Amino acid sequence: MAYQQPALLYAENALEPFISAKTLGFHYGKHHVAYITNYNNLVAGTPFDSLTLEEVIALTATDAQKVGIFNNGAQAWNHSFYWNCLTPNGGGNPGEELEAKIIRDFGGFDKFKDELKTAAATQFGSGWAWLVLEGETLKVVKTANAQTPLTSGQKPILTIDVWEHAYYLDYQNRRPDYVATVIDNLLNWDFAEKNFKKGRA
Ligand code: MN3
Repeated sequence: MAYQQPALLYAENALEPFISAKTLGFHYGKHHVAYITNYNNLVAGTPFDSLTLEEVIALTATDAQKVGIFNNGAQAWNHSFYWNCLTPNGGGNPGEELEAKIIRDFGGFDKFKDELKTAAATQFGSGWAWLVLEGETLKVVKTANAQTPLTSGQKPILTIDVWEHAYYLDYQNRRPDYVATVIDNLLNWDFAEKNFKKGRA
């Protein structure tokens, strides 16, 4: 089944001034679309065509012959997840239950934010910084290129795209400024809370 790009839940200019309509137009409208188009072309007419995107990601993650399918499929998934991690008037604090768990697992909400910033800043080259649930524990992890915590048995709660295309038009080389701005102004804690509750179920 061809994977269809989910609709953005906000207008392309809704994240301004923090992420410009120009960045979102290229990122959602060109980069993400290209991953999905490549993925659909690669799986068309193969046995993967009848599987869900998540199933194909799991099956191709360790298969060197299928690296093109994995890279494009995982990037399709990661981006669809990332759009939901952002929201106009986001940032602030999580809901009570998730915030209590963050404080328990990281030693404080500010400590969690620092860990996420550090992971995002120190991911060498392209990749992603994540809040994940691993077993019963919340963790911050980073992944390179198209890699996704889905293949490590971790449940994604939130992510920040740190590929240059996510911020270069707005922040140039200042990745830490982009990350701090997203954390403070755009993170969608309602979405995170849903992922947390689903992950614990
Ligand atoms: Mn991207």
